Amino acid sequence: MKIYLDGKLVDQSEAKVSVFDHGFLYGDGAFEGIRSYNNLVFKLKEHLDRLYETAHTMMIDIPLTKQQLSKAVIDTLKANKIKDGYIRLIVTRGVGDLGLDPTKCKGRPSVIIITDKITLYPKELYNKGMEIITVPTMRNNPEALNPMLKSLNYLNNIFAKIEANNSGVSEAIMLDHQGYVAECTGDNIFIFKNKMLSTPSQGRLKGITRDVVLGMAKKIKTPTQECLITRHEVYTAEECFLTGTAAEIIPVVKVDGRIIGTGKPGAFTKKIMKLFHEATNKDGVGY
Ligand code: PXG
Repeated sequence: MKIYLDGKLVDQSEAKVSVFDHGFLYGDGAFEGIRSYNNLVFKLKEHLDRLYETAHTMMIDIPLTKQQLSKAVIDTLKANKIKDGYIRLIVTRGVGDLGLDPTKCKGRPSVIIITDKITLYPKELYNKGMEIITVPTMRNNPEALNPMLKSLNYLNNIFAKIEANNSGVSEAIMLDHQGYVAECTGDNIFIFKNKMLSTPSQGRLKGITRDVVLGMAKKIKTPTQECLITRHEVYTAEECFLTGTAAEIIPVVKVDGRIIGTGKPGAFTKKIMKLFHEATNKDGVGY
């Protein structure tokens, strides 16, 4: 497997970063998880826009234009002959010293692109729906570390994932700093009730898959809202599902021991899943 590392495609065994890189020392960097389907990179522009926005707030100057980075992604996929894949884009602040101070990172930020085959949740979960729980670890307060940033600092979500693992479930709802439902450790959450599709308005990442789903719902004339959502509203929804680049769209049928709707993936969820798969197979940047 070839890895893109600061302008070069190198063998996996040679793709190494310095132990003084602030991405490694402090999680001081940004990333994106992107997918390609059928030789098409899905929503590449949207992922690049989000990466540059995260970097902008972190005051990391990505040493490539969006166009150059887009080409580097395509070149890496081609070099590895990946048709359906997962793309991990990483930007770190670069090499500094053993102190937090980012001004000590004198060199340029590192840009790394890893492409790989995809691992999914078991197919059965998509057919039957998954069980999730709410965990005690709340999502970061936006004024501490804004969940809108896709930074390399994922410890908040890793704690929640540990709590999910300890309870024997694959995903977990994290509440925001005010106790409202925010999102899951690596996915956004939606509920559907009385023909209305709702998703949290605050305390969560602005997921690309989330935005695709909101757009698809509008297209099929389903009203949508971004609002504050309580756990009670999740428990009493007719349908619930999660969205994310890795998970795609996955139905949720049980939350904190409460059965959601009929306990089976609902008709609206199935419709959105179908539309999503149609879109991923024909939309995207070709290579
Ligand atoms: N919330 C969080 C906290 C995420 O990290 C999403 C929502 C969904 O966003 P997108 O833009 O993907 O629809 C994410 C995405 C991984 C991995 O390797 C994680 C994500 C995406 C891809 C891979 O764990 N998180």
